[in-house]
Amino acid sequence: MADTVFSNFSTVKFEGATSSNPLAYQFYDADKVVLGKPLSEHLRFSVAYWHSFAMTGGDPFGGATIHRPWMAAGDAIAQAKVKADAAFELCRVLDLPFFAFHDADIAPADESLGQTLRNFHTIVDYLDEKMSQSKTKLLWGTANLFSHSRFMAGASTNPDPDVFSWCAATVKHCMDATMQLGGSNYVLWGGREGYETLLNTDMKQELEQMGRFLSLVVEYKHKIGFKGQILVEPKPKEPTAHQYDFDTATVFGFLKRFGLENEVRVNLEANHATLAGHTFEHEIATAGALGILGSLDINRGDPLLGWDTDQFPNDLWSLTLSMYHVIKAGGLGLGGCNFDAKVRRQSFTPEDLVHAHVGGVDLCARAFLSAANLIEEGQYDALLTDRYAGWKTPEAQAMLRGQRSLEEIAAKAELDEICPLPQSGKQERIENLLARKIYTLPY
Ligand code: XUL
Ligand code: CO
Repeated sequence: MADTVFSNFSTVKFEGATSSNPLAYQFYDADKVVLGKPLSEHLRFSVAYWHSFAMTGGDPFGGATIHRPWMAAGDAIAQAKVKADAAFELCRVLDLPFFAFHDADIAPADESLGQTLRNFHTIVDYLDEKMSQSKTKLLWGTANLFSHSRFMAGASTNPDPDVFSWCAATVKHCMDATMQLGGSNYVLWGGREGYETLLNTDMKQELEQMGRFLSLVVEYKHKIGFKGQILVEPKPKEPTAHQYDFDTATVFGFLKRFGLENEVRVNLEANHATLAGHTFEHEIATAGALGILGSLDINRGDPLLGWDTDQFPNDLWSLTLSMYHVIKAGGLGLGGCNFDAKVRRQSFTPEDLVHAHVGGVDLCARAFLSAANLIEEGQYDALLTDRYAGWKTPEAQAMLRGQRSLEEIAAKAELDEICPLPQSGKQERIENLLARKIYTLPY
């Protein structure tokens, strides 16, 4: 294989918490067995093609600052191949098992649907070949149904049925490619599925279109025998002012309405959670409670900027609680931790990309180890169990299971002359317990 910008980097190794090597893992010991399996199988890290290989550092006020060699390597197909070589090299350097992509990240688009699809399959075949020569696997595939101007009024929710059909064709081919490459999941983030102004929007019509589209995707998954998960990625706003997939709870209601709650799960992103006025752990706990946790997009926002800055994570507190709720939900299964995160526009060197991922991987690993330790040690769970212990009594269980009517509950409450006493929520005690666990090294 030709040299890439990452060829000179040796593979990042685990060196332990005392290592001062900036390009070593302090906490991500991939083979370390925790809660019955290796850390690598719990976390299933993935490199995002779009942020690491397609993003050029532009922001609303300035253009490209990041110029990778593959952006000027011959014609568009040649460029896509050099980019793929670099992508597989970065996965080799980081020693991470997965990658994720949109159709538009890997192959050049064309104004014609047919040529766009031909380009796409050419590069999918190239990725297939590369995957057969490396350890790198596909966490998920997806379609970019938001960048091109044809999607400006929506993708599946567009007033023009031809745009719906364009999206159907694109998603069909992206699902075929995801299956061809052995992907674990297929993701749908509805970047343009929402509206900017209600003045020109028939919301009832648009929601019906979106429900039909997702039903078609699920039907097709079964038709081709794709064994991966179908995931919807919630986000409350940006690019549209009102995104239909606002948050986990909204997505669940939508799935119920179209009878898809046992077919589709969520891909949760930290920066999307905070844009929705939630924490990442809130979204994960909600998905866990509803039985629809699928996968994670790891990143963070900047509260001082307030938009989807997609930075690499640095909040150990939130990430540890997030991992706690992942474990409580039964783990990520076919999902994983995908770095939907980008380096800042001044960080234009290939080395910056390596540092960014090393930090993100280590923070997630550390958070997971602390969360696992918290669970194994049991004090925190004991406090929670104790708080709800009253519900374990036969009478309370009968109430919860629907074996008591409102009148029966009322009659018994009056007869017993119940008088519930205030109980401490123990918030500070719990915060101290967690602080000790989170900010002490997880050996
Ligand atoms: C956008 C976002 C997307 C999805 C995939 O905010 O998160 O990159 O993850 O389309
Ligand atoms: Co995302």
